[in-house]
Amino acid sequence: MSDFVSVARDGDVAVVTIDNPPVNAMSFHVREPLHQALAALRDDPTVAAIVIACAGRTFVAGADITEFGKPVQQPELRAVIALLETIAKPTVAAIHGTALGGGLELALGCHFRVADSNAKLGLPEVKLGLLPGGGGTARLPRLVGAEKALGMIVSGAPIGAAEALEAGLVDAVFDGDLLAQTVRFASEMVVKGGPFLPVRNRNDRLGKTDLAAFDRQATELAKKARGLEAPIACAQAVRNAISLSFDEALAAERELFLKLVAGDQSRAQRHLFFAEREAAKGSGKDAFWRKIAQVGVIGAGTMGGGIAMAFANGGFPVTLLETSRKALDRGLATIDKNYAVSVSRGSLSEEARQQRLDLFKGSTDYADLADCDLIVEAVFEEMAVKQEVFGKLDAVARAGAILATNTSYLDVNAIAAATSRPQDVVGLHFFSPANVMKLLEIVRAERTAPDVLATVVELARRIGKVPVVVGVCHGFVGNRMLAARGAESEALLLEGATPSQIDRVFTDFGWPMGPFQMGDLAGLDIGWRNRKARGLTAVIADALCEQGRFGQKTGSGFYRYENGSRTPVPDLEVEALIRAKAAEKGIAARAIDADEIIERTLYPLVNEGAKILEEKIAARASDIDVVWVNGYGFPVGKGGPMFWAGLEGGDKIVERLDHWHERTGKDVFKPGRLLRRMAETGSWESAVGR
Ligand code: 3H9
Repeated sequence: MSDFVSVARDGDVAVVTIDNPPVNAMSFHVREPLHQALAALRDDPTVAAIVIACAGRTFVAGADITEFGKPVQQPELRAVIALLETIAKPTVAAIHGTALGGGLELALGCHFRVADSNAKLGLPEVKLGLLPGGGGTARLPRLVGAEKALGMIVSGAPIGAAEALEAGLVDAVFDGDLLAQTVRFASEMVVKGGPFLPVRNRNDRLGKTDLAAFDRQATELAKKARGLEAPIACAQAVRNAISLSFDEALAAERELFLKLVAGDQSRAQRHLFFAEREAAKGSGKDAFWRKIAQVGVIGAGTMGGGIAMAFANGGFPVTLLETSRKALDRGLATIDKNYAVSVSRGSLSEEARQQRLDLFKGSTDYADLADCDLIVEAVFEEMAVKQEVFGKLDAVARAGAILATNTSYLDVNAIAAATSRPQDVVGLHFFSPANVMKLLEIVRAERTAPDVLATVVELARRIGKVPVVVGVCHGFVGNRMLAARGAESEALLLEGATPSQIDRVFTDFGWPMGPFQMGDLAGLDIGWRNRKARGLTAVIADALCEQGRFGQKTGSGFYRYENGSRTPVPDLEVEALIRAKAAEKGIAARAIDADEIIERTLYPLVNEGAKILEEKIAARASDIDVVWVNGYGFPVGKGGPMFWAGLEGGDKIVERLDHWHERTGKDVFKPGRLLRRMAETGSWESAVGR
C-alpha cells in the first residue's frame, strides 16, 4: 500500500501494519494511507475483522510532534479515528511497546484493544503543554471511568498492561506472539458476533460518576498546576465528557487543543522535548561504548549515597568506599532507610528493595575498586582532597576504567592532571538528591576521550538521567548561572524588597520556590563557608548565619519554620535586620516592583547563559534550558531561560541590562556580545551562526 502502511491477510482477518520508525508517530504520510486502507477494508466483503498493529519497537507513540505549529494536512488523526468508528466489523488494536497520545487515541477508535504484557498505555500530551486532541478526553473516561481518566490525562503518566486490563482499557493481555494471538482474538469476536459498540457509544461507566468527588479531585489537581494551562484544560475536557454529549465534548476538546497548541507554554514544552533528546546526543555519537558492569562510588555521604543509589536503581552493582567503617555503616544505613521509605510509600516493592540492597558492597580499601569500570568520586569539595583521591585511583583502577568527579565547581582539568590518564577522566555533576534529580551535567575536560564521553552519556540515559555535556568553567553551566541569578539578591533586599516579596515574584513566574526559600532548604551555612574560604561576604546571609540561622535545619533562616514545619513564615526579625544593615550602608528603602525583580535576577541569568554559549561551555542554547528546567526548577511552561529570553525579547533584555549597568556599574548587567547579537537577529541559532 505504502512504505508506511501495509495490509496483509490472515484468513478473513486483515492486518494493517504501521511502519514509521523510530516510534511510529502518526505523521501525515501514515494517516493518509491508513485512512485509505481502512476505508477499503470497511467496504471489502471478504474481510471479517481488522487488526491494527505496528512494526518495530512500539505501537504508535503519538501524533507527530514535529507537525504541530504547521498547517494541518488532511486527513487529520480525528478523521482516521472517526472512520474507524464507522466500521461495523470488529476492529482490534494490537499494542506492544508504548501506545501513547494519538497512538492510544487511535486504539480507542477500535472496538477492542489487546496488549503485550510489557506494553504501556497513556495520554502524555499534558507534558507537551497540550491535551489529547484526538478524542482521548471523551473516549478514555467511557472505558475506565471519569476519575481514573482524569488522573491519567492530567498526570500524563502511562499505565502498564495489567493495570490497563483491570481498568477496562484493554480487553486482553498476551505474552509471546502478540500478532498471532490478536488475530485469534479477532476471529473469536467474529464468531461471537456483533453488534460491536464503538467506544463513543459506551456511556454506562460515565453515568456512574460521582460528580462531587470528581470536582474535588479536579480542584486539587488544578492547585498543583502552578500556572500551567494544560492540566486545567485536561480536567475541563474530561468534565465535558461527563456533562456534554459525545460530539459536543469532542468539539470542545478540539477548541481547547487548538488554543493550547498555538500557545507559548506548549511551544516551550515541545521545545524542551526535543532539547532533551538533542542534549543526550552530546557528542562522540559514533565512538565506542566502554563496557560498564561494575561501578564504584567514593564517599558515602548525602551525595555519594545518592549517586550509589542512582546506579543501583539502574541495575548496576556498586562498591561504596569510605575512609572509616563507621562512616561506611552510616552511609549504608541511610541508603537502607531511603529504600525502606520508598517501600512504605508504595513506590518500591519489598522484593525490589532487597534486589537493590544486594547490589551494594561496602569497603574502606581502595584496592576493592580495582574491578570497577566506572568510579565516581563524591568527597569533600576541595581541590587538594580531590587530587589526592584521583592520585590513589590512578594507582588502583584498572586500565581503561572511567574516573569521574562529582565536583560542582572545581576545575576538572586540574583533577585529571592528578592522574597519569587524563583521557579517562570526566566530570559527572549529579544534583542532590542524586537518586531523584534527573539532571546530570557531564563535564568534558580538555583531554576527556570521545568514547568516555559517549559511554557516560549513554549510561546516564540508562539510569534515567537527563544528560547534558558541558565544558569546564567555575560552576559549569548550572551553578555559574545560579551565581549570576543571585548576584543582586542582597542588593534588592537592602534597597527595600523583602525575601517573601522576591520569592513570591519567582513562584508567580512558575518556579516551585524562590531563591530565599531555596537557600533555606539547601542550608545557608554551605554558602557562608564557601564565601569565607574565598574571602567573600554577603551582608544579610552572613549576618543570619552568625546568628545560627542556617535555614530549615535550624528552624530559621530568611524565614521562620515553626514546630519543625517546612512552611516558610516571613520573619519580622529578618526584615528588621535587613533595614538595620541598609541603614548602616546609608541605603534608603524604596518600593521595588515585580518587573525590577525579574530584570535584576533573571536577565543576568540569561546574560550569563549567553556568555556560556559564546565560550562554548554549552553546545546549544537548548542545552542550557535542559539544565535549568531539570536541575533548578525553571518553569517548564517557559521552556528554560534561553527559550524564555526569546519570548521576552532579546532587545528588551539588552535595553534593560544596559539601563541597570549604567545605573550600578555592575558587571553582571553588562550584556555579552552574543546576547547583543541575539537581540539583533532574534534567535540564538542565528546569533551563533547556525
Ligand atoms: C499527541 O499525540 C497529540 C494528540 O493527542 C492529538 C493530535 C491531533 N513525534 O524518546 P526517544 C522522536 S502529542 C515526533 O529518544 P525512547 C524523538 O524526537 C504526542 N517525533 O526514544 C527521537 O528523535 P531523534 C504524544 C517523536 O525509546 C526519536 O523519536 N506522545 C515522537 O527513549 C526517539 O525518541 C508523546 O508525547 C513524536 N510523537 O522513547 C510520546 N516521539 O532520534 C513522545 C518520539 O531524532 N515520545 N519522537 O532524536 C516518547 O515519550 C518517547 O519517544 C518514547 C520512546 C517513550 C515513545
